[in-house]
Amino acid sequence: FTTSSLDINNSLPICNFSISNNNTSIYQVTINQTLYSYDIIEENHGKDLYPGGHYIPKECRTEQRLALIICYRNREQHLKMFLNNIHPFLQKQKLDYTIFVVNQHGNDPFNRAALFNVGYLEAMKLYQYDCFIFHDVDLLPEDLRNIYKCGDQPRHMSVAIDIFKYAIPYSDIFGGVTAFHSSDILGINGHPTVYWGWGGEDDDMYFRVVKKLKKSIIRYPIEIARYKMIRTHGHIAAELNPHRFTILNSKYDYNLDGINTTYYTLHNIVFYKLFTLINVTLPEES
Ligand code: BGN
Repeated sequence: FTTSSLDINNSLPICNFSISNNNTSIYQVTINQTLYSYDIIEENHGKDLYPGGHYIPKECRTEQRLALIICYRNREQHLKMFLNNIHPFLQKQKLDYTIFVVNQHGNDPFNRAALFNVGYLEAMKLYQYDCFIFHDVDLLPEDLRNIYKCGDQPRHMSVAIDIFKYAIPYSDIFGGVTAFHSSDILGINGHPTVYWGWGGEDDDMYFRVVKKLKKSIIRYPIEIARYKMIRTHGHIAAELNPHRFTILNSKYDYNLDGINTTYYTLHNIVFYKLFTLINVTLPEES
């Protein structure tokens, strides 16, 4: 991995991105019907990337290094659309970032939260990241004032999503995209690993923040934290997890499940131009 601009040149000014005018802050996402090839995305947005989808601003130095963790299985068109949109978005924000795609191999129910733990553990072996943003692959930010940085409270990023008519479905919702300073992740033992299939794992994270970390979550204003959800190209909805209510309400001890119980078989890590792929099998649902 490359040394960050922070280490190379301390005489550069600190990267500072701000837009006050909301006419210029609108980020036009492209959900393209013509299927992208990785070559075209690389040509358009990959010129300044280091291997593994790592970008460092040239003109300034950054105070944080961001690991953007994507949970993933079998949604290549979504991933291409995501990459095509997120790289220019983050580069405009002058961030030092790396995109990690954590792929769940096999046919067990999807375990979104466990994949996020894998992303955290494997990313931290490569570099001591300051900031983690856990991201669904089908959400595309629509406003540049939605800054992908971490503060001293966990942030719910995907506040207003087009499919929910840009309104917040319920006040404690913590799904979609979340941002954590690294120091907060170990404090809550990361994400739960016991949610197989759709739903509940994000609500569990909300409770971890409130009950274990004893912090409240924060959000950017609803007119800023706007996202489009990709709902094209043969999207297959994940199976619902029938146990999600039971687990969520069981008031189990967060020390007994999370980062410290995240088991996986690591098949390979591939440093592509546009992202770092972490390919794993999770143990079978228990
Ligand atoms: C909620 C889901 C979340 C999901 C949001 C938005 C559950 C647990 C029920 C106790 N929570 O209902 O996981 O992100 O909807 O779709 O299913």
